[in-house]
Amino acid sequence: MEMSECIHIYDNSLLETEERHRGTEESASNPNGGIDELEERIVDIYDTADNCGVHHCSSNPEQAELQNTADQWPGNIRPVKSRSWVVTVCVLLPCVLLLAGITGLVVHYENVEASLEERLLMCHLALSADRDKLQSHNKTWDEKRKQTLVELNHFCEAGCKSFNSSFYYFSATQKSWEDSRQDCLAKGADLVIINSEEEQKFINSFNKVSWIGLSDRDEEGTWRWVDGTFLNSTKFWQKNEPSGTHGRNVKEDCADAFWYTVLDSWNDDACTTAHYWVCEKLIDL
Ligand SMILES: [Ca+2]
Ligand SMILES: [Ca+2]
Ligand SMILES: [Ca+2]
Repeated sequence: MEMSECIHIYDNSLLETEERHRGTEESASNPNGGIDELEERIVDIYDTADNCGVHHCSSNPEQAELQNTADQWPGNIRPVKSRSWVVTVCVLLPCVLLLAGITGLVVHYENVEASLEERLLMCHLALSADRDKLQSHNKTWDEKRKQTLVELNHFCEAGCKSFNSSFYYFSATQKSWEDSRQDCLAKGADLVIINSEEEQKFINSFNKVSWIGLSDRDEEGTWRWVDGTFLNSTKFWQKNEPSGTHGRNVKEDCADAFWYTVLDSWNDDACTTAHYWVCEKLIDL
């Protein structure tokens, strides 16, 4: 409530009291009661005036409280500028922090992108190198396959049989062990090396006394295959073989499948003796 409204209320109350006082004097029916009522109204009017004077009259309690609080600042100086500065900081600080966060994220993702590009380039280079190696390997393998086919075609000119990963030539004539081996070498192969019982059975199925690629020509009693490996088993020797000599005191340094009707068919014989032979062409692809 404004001060003018308070003054208006004061005036109205005073006029109303004076009218009542005049009415009371005219009636003179209760002089003491009229004076008391006048005094009571005057006190109320002054109380109202005091309230409106000391405190700001307002119909809004929050506004009045704010005004009273503001009146309590020393020298009635209100902190308008300080409050504006706080509001400014409160508004700008989150914006600054948000901008700093966005800038950090941008820098971070730029670094991540650069790292990914570098790794992608390294992967591309590695894949290119692997591709070159694979192409080179394929070229080498293709050339080796073609060469093997050429060699196999040459080996099988006079006929051959395949068994597992090898091809075999069974001779139609008889020669010494050395001449038999030279024939195998000329075919791009060598005398057969028996690596398993299955292969032993396969050689026996030729049903002829035939040279195999085993001898002790370099050192008596030390049997080696034509590829230089040592015989590390006594399997497949016939009983009492290898005998080393026969009746005419001739050395027996070359092995053949003599008793081919049984599994243990091996015998040592004089290398100059003419026998059939078996060549083996190993295919390694
Ligand atoms: Ca073999
Ligand atoms: Ca011998
Ligand atoms: Ca013998």
